[in-house]
Amino acid sequence: MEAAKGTVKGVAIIIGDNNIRGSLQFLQHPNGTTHVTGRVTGLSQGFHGFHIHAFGDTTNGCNSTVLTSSTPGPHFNPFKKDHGAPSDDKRHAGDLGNIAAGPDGVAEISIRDRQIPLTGVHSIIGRAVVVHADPDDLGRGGHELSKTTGNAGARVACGIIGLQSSV
Ligand SMILES: *[C@@H]1O[C@H](CO)[C@@H](O)[C@H](O)[C@H]1NC(C)=O
Ligand SMILES: *[C@@H]1O[C@H](CO)[C@@H](O)[C@H](O)[C@H]1NC(C)=O
Ligand SMILES: [Cu+2]
Ligand SMILES: [Zn+2]
Repeated sequence: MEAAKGTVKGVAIIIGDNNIRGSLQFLQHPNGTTHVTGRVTGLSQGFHGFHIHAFGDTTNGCNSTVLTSSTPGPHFNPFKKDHGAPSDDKRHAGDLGNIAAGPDGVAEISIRDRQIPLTGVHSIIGRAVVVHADPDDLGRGGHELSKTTGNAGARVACGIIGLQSSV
């Protein structure tokens, strides 16, 4: 089946600590909305920060998706804003909030967002999807890291977003 005209597809395979594994599909509709679907397994029960980081570099594992291991961030942030919730006007483009894992450690993901295109100058292709150890406080936690990373803790799993054939 041929993809509808104007749709673009991406894929990311998530690999992380303690056998965390996942597979994500990205579908950009012609209207500019990208739909992220998939599942991540092997997580601790609860909420985990879920972001697009600027760098698709896993030279030293998921820590390389940030500038240095001592500098938190950066989330993909082409508009130079503070960290926030996906529904906020003030947010990094890469701020996708949290994913929720059940008692079985599985998080089912279905996120629609208009700031993560697969084409154009602000494309997320070649960047990293990162799953964090802790919940993202969505910029509201009052912690010194709330406005940069949501204080979501360690980067426990990640994957690079690649273009996928549409046939
Ligand atoms: C974009 O198109 C998709 C698929 O048809 C639809 O689910 C979504 O609601 C649309 N979004 C907007 C903002 O129009
Ligand atoms: C990544 O950074 C964390 C500290 O945030 C550290 O505990 C961990 O060992 C680092 N992992 C690697 C593979 O360097
Ligand atoms: Cu992150
Ligand atoms: Zn952010």
